[in-house]
Amino acid sequence: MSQGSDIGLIGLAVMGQNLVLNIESRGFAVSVYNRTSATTDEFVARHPGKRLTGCHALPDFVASLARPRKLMIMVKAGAAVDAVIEQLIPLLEADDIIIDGGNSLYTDTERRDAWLTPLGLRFVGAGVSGGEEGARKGPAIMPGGPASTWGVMQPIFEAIAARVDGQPCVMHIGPGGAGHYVKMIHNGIEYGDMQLICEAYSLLQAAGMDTDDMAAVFEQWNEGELQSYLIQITAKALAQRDAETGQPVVDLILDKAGQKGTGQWTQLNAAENAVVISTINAAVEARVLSSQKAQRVLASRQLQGPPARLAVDRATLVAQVHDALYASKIVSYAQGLDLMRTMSDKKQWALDLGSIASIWRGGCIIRARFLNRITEACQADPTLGNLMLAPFFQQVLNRGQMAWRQVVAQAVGAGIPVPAFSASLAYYDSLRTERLSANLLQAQRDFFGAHTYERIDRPAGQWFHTDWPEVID
Ligand code: NBP
Repeated sequence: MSQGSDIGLIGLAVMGQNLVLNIESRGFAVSVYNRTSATTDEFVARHPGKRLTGCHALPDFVASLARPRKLMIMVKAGAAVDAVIEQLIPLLEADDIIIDGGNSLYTDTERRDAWLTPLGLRFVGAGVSGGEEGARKGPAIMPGGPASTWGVMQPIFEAIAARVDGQPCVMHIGPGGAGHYVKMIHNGIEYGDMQLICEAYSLLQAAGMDTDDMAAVFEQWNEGELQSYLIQITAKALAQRDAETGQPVVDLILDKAGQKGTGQWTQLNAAENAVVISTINAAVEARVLSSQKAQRVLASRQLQGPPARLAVDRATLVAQVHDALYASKIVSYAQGLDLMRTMSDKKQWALDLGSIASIWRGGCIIRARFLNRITEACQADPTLGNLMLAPFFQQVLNRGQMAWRQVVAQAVGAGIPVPAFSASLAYYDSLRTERLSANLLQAQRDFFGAHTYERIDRPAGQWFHTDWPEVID
């Protein structure tokens, strides 16, 4: 008698269908269910000869699975996940595992974990990155949840994940919502990377380079330290011509950026935990401002600035922008790691940051050569406070910082917005400034609110107040 399918998947939209095909191609039998049954029937019919069991009802779907049952939910994040879980609960038995592979907010994952654990069920919030293609050919997978689920899920996850240097891009991230949390940070970092690339593009464009020139620059950068999926697709996007007009496609695309919210989730989490992620913040805000097109069009006619042109030697600019992009990227990752470390301590997740960087090397959107360097830095010094202080990154930053300044200065001089480059540089300069201007800030706080201050000539922890002069308005 058949033991049943190795795993079941609920939600046959883009991600679900591609994940099922990936799982099945690795030798696993998969049961599938979709709320709209016609989708299930069409999907199964389109893939004859594969070990797929299409189900129209959840009881049949659950009955078709081998024990302990493994059920992966790939439906729209939010209320749909709760709706599916509610329907599953009466059908499941102790130790069955529900895996939410969607882009759920990690606090929702923690709530669901607290809901399901007392019922004897095991819940895994698994971040899956790589979009449609990743789901089909090998995503990066970031599963959280109880450690007992890892042994059960490992064979399937490792078989379907992307591989780099023979290593699967998946690991048990940590308990509770840790998996979805790390996926959220991945997406925040992705926002930063994308914005930095767009700022580089705007500077090259201001120097008079056309899309073909720029495609060549990004292709060349993709051969070096900046090698990454996002640089690679940028080169290809810039080179793409519109079939109808023959013009570069990017020149025809409206400059209003969309977003689905994971960048804002990262911002909120950083704010709640008092961690600076200024590069990611700049990236999210740049998308928001871009979406206010009508207001920008109005302002472009009323607020003055210099012509947004850079009359500079192009080869020099390309080299400087390269260094500015690399340095800013290091800052962005340093900030993302700082946030993960803070949350790991707070939640006692014991996140292994070096290994997380390592599983991001393949399958996901931020995959890049330089992640190896982060892994090496974290392994060399597990107590490393800030990634920028690791010897390798120190050397890159020290080498590139003058070019970075020149890029930001030229952009400011020409009125070209570079919010992520400049926010990253300000973070770099703030971090390396031994005495900031916060002494004056403390004086102001003590002046209007008697908030007291510490003195440089007294031991730390002693608090002082000055009787400031009265202000007469
Ligand atoms: P969508 O996010 O578009 O969701 C569509 C699926 O959800 C369909 O199967 C739909 O069933 C099902 N669904 C909905 Br909507 N409400 C439901 C409910 N109340 N009960 C049961 N099923 C319900 O699919 P997707 O783009 O494949 O993404 C799936 C997840 O993966 C999301 O969390 C997404 O954020 C995440 N993700 C997506 C990508 C990507 O590139 N698309 C990348 C990484 C992660 P129906 O057919 O009956 O309407």
